[in-house]
Amino acid sequence: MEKTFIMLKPDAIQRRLIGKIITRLEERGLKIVAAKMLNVTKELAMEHYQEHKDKPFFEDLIDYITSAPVLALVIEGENSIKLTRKIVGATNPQEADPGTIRGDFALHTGRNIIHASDSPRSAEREIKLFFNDDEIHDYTMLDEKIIYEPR
Ligand code: IDP
Repeated sequence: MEKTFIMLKPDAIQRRLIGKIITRLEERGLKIVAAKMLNVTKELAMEHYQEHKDKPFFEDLIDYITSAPVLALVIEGENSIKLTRKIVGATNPQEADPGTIRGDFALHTGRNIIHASDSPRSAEREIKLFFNDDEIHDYTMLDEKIIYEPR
C-alpha cells in the first residue's frame, strides 16, 4: 500500500469544503492514516514549496499557505499518489476536468484549494515534513476485503 501527502489549503477550510473533499477521497476507497489541522509557518511553507522558490508566484504562494489553518492528511491506498492526483485534477483549475476537486470547486491556480504529492519521492519528503512517525496510524479497514481483489 502506498502513502501520499494531501493538504487542504486555507481556502478549502475557509470555504467549509473539508467534508466534501474528504468524502471524495474516502468514497473512492482510500484510507486516512493521519490528519492534523495546523497553521503552516513561513519556514515550513518555504521548505514544502522549495522547488518553486525562484518562481514569480512564490511570495503569494507562501502568503496564501500561511494565511490561515490547513488540514494535512496522509492517505493510504493502492497507487494512492497517482490516484489522488487524478482526483485532485490539474494545477490550473480552469484546465481541471469537471468531476475533479479543483475542476468542481476552484477557479484560480493560486487558489486551487488542495495539494497532493506528485511522486513517491515528494510524498515521502512531504509526509516527513508534516508528521512524526507516531502520528501515522497502521490499521485495517473492515471493507478492504471487498474493495480490493483478493491477492
Ligand atoms: P501542483 O500543486 O498541482 O502539484 P505545482 O506546479 O507543484 O502544482 O505548484 C504548486 C502550487 O503553486 C500550486 O498548487 C499553486 O497553488 C501554486 N502555483 C503554481 N503555479 C502557479 C501560477 O502560475 N500562479 C499562481 N500560483 C501557482
